[in-house]
Amino acid sequence: MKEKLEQIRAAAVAELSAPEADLEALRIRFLGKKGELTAVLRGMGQLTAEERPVIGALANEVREYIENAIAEKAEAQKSAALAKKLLDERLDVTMPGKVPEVGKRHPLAQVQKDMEDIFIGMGFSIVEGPEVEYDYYNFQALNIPENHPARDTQDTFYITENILLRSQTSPVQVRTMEKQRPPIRIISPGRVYRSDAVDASHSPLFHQLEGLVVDKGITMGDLKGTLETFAKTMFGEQTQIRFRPHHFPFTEPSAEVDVSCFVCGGKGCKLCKGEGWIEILGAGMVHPNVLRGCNIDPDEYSGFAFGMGVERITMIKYGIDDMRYLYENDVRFLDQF
Ligand code: 2U9
Repeated sequence: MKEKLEQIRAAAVAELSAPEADLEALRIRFLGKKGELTAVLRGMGQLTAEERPVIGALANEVREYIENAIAEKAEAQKSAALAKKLLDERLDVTMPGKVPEVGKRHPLAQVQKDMEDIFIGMGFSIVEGPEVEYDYYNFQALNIPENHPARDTQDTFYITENILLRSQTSPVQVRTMEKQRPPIRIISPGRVYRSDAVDASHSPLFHQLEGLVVDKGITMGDLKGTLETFAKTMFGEQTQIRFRPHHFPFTEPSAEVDVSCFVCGGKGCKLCKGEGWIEILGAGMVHPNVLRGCNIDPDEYSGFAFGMGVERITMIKYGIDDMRYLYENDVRFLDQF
């Protein structure tokens, strides 16, 4: 019987040495009511009075031994499971994180907003209007009657004989003057259309920002001061402006306006093509015919107007030499701004 007990102990040790040993099954097999140890104890009746306490003590010792061995094994299995879980779920906090890509405004939208902010700072309001316009608002009201040569340089896309895609944002100012009495101080940014083939400096769709001020006693001095403030804020405090006489049907007198080159300061460089000056916009005093057409008496009121291309200002500001980059939406290009 002694040997039998030692066999049971050895069998239990062997079974428990397997890492994945099923401890509950082993407990039932060795220590359970129908287990191997209980079977031995049941047979103790056949022992002599001397043998009984010896075997009883050994049986208890083997029981305790196996119980302890199972408990130890349970601890070992628990910590092995924890170690595996920690390894499986490990987090390397030193690993570089994923930086989420943050979008930004398109350079044209950014420059248009910068331009708007400058004029808002001078008290202008933003007004928008339709891109599909009547011939009247796009041409006739701006002193460009049928067959006027300016219709050639501003040729656009016609929906019908009288309805077209606006070639300038000026119709917005005309509509405003029809609705609102002076003082008027507005800018009109937006898309305009021309029947031009695409090249490095032309596109059938581009963006303009025009301005209009109408009040009593408005002079060309007000125009110069406004545009000088714009130029200095946009291109730097050292920037100077220059007016060159020009002709527009809707303004009289009219001028083209240059800024001193902010790259070379006027000495001549690649950006200003050796000129020292860069043309940025057109401007003038609102033609009396235009005021009259909107029921504003030119003897009582005067006004100035100006217009510029958002693409042109963007290209000058960032040294972009081909307008097509602005429409291709190549992220490698857009990311630079
Ligand atoms: C009203 C009266 C007058 C707007 C003006 C210009 C001069 C001008 C060009 C700049 C570059 C068009 O985008 S461009 O090709 N514009 O030179 N625009 S004065 O004059 C107006 C507008 C509205 C009622």
